Amino acid sequence: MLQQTLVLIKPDGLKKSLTGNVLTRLSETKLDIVATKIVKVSRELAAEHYKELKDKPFFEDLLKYLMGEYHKKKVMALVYWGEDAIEKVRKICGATNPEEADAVSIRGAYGRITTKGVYENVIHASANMAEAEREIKLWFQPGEIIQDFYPVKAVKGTCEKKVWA
Ligand code: IDP
Ligand code: MG
Repeated sequence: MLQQTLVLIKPDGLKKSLTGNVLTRLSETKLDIVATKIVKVSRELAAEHYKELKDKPFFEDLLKYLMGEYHKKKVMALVYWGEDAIEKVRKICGATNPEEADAVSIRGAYGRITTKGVYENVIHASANMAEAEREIKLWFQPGEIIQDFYPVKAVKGTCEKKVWA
């Protein structure tokens, strides 16, 4: 089944210069990259992204981790698209807990658990189609993706925006 999935290279991945390694591993899937950008993550974006985990004891640390407070204040966001994209990407990422992840998966090879108990696992990938839709719409605007997965509507632009001077 053709699917799209959101991938985030988290701040530990960027701080440790793992971007190239992670993208090389993901290229094994032969999926297409249809959107990408570097994002400085606000608290609001981090909290919305991880809203299902808001009652977990590690939630506050997780927000700080995604905002880059322990590493660099940036995340690389990508949308991958292709046959069974969700499962293929999740498999290469490995288990959530980097100590339990397969040693040759991205999280197994590059992740760690900090002494504070944060799972610094380098990468995020959507777990299912509903999550992918919610997350892609949260991180990207329609014009930033070169494929039309979801319906769009035109609105008259009245708000101010920055253009090149
Ligand atoms: P996933 O990233 O494999 O989908 P989720 O359960 O959705 O796993 O958790 C989101 C993120 O929260 C994980 O990637 C990890 O960074 C962090 N996390 C999950 N469970 C724990 C935990 O038990 N302790 C510390 N951090 C955790
Ligand atoms: Mg998850």
